[in-house]
Amino acid sequence: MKKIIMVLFALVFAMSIYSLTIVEDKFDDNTSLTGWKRSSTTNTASYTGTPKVGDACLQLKYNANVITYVKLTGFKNIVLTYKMAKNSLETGEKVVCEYSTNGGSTWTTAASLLNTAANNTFTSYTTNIANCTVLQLRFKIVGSATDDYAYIDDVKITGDLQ
Ligand SMILES: [Ca+2]
Ligand SMILES: [Ca+2]
Repeated sequence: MKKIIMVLFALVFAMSIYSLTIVEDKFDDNTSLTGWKRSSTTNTASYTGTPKVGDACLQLKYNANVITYVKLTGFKNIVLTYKMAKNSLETGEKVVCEYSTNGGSTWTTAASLLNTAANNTFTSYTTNIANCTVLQLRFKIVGSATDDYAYIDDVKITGDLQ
């Protein structure tokens, strides 16, 4: 019995060191949005209303975006997870997560949340990212008015050591 418990502990330890959290932002303790390059200070904000997960989320308005850069040298099996919600979007308007692994030369759409989705309701997404040296990650709203809203929360990148 003791041996089995030892083996179980070893397994749990091995699994826990395999997938590492490289970066995570729940926006709860980041009210100044440190680490995010903002297209506009008036149309990007820490938001404590509805919806949010935990204490706060990131709110984007109108046509704003935020970008972060993450160094991924030495990692493989890179997985990006995040949540997106919207409010007051009309036909053709959307919330988009996109990324670049080549310094911004080309961008890949990871996910789009369309106007037809329910308002103020988070959808969870998972995106596999190819091995790269630096990941540029961008969240944007394609809206047409300052009362068009996107909400982002629980952004996390995990990976294994190469
Ligand atoms: Ca949060
Ligand atoms: Ca609207």
